[in-house]
Amino acid sequence: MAYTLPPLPYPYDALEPYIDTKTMEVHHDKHHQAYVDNANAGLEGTALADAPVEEVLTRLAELPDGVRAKVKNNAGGHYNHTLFWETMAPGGGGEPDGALASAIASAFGSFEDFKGKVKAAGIGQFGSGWAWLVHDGTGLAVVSTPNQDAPISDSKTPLLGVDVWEHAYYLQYQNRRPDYLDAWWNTVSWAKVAERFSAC
Ligand code: MN3
Repeated sequence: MAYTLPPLPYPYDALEPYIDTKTMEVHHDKHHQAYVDNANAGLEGTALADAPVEEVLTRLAELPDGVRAKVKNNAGGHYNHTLFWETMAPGGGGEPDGALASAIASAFGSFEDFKGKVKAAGIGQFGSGWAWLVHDGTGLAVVSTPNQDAPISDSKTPLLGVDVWEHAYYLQYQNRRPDYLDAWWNTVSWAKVAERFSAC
């Protein structure tokens, strides 16, 4: 069953002033749609054509050589962006609480230290990619991935991910990726991140 583009879970202007409306329109309607279309094209006729995207991304090795990279990039793009939209919400920001807050403090020292690690991962990702908070099976970690590589392909559960491709910020922030990363915290739905954490 072919994938379809999930609707953005809030209006395009809902994350203003941190992410501008035009960026959200192009990012969701054009970029994410292209990942969906290209993932479908790559998977067509393969044994994983009917598999959920999470399953595809953990079974990439089973795909024919000729389509594996295309599926990795585009199914990864579909999965990562779906997670990204859901990680953000209007009225987001602030700090996590409860078990998630404790786990972050325990793993990184403090919430501020944690944010610094994510920012460093985002800035340090040369070219296009993502910075993540993941659960790696034993605890929390901050990692980055290039391109549309998804943490689940590496047996890590993503709890939070920030897109550092230029298409995610260039219209509003131009080359100032660090400023985008600072502003992005104001969009984070900690309730959603906590929900993913408690499912681990
Ligand atoms: Mn993107």
